[in-house]
Amino acid sequence: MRPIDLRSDTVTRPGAAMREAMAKAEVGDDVYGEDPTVNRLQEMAAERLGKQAALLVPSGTMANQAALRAQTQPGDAAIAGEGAHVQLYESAAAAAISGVQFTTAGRGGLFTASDVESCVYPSDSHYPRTRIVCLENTHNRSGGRVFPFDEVRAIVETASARGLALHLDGARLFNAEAATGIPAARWAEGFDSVSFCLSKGLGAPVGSLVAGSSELIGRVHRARKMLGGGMRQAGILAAAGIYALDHGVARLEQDHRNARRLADALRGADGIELLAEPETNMVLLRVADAEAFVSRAARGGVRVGAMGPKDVRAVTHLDVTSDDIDAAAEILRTAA
Ligand code: TLP
Repeated sequence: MRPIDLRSDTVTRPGAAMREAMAKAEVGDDVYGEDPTVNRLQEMAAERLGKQAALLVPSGTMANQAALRAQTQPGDAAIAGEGAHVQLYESAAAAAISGVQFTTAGRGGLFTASDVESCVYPSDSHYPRTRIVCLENTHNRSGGRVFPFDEVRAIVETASARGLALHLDGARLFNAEAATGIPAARWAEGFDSVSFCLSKGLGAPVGSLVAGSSELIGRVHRARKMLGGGMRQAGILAAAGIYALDHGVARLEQDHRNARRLADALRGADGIELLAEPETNMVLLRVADAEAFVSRAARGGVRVGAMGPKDVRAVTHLDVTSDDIDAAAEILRTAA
């Protein structure tokens, strides 16, 4: 039997229609700015995020790091929530590439405007210069939680009043859109830079975009070059991205339904604690021994990921059906 892979929404494989769009893509050399399909995707992305311009980069990590590099100087401090991908899961790139250190706002990933206030260092030469606030929506490490919209507005207001730049790691911003009905462009308002990934719930094989003002995207472009992210006939990838934006966004609600279905089936199971009600496409579980649970589940045909000694993450996506979810729940119950 084919394993049911719930480790991440990054594991999806492009289907026949997406591959056909890729095969037919008109291409050019994007380092010369001459790939018409990349240019079209970038325009679409800028429009969906309500920004002047957008840039295709190979990964969500590069999107975050190029945005950070373009908006900071070595020695600056960046404010981010606990467990933010940009801080925790990018191999210390902010330190290595931009010379930036983080100040952690709040607990558990989400934070408030008053947390931001209390993270801003005094302007005294002893301290780092606080330069940017990074917000992640949806928040991965806390189980795909959606930032409360009003709190995002308050954070944007506070940060702007303090003269701080704002970066939105919107790797799964369209999940926030699907969960709330609030369009991505509204979520993105007031942020200088916004990233989102094509290669997660939207189902494309590769690619993320960074959007912002034309001036800022010019600087992100330079950072992308520095990081080796200039790609040539990238229209083949951009065609998958266009397909993903056209067809993937409306489908995300299905993933959210499947996450709730999985949570419902696991609620009350012996040896499994549901850490929170799923808000989007992730289910976080607490078990006695995460590694042992993950191995037993894998032997039973379900792949999930350990997120700590006792915590396990299951992510729903394009390649799992509601029948898969029912089968997975049975296997996870037995694995506990
Ligand atoms: N997240 C991956 C892992 O790296 C943990 C996953 O499986 O969830 N921002 C956020 C919020 C992310 O969740 C990720 C990937 C990224 C950025 C980086 O994207 P990629 O993997 O394209 O570099």
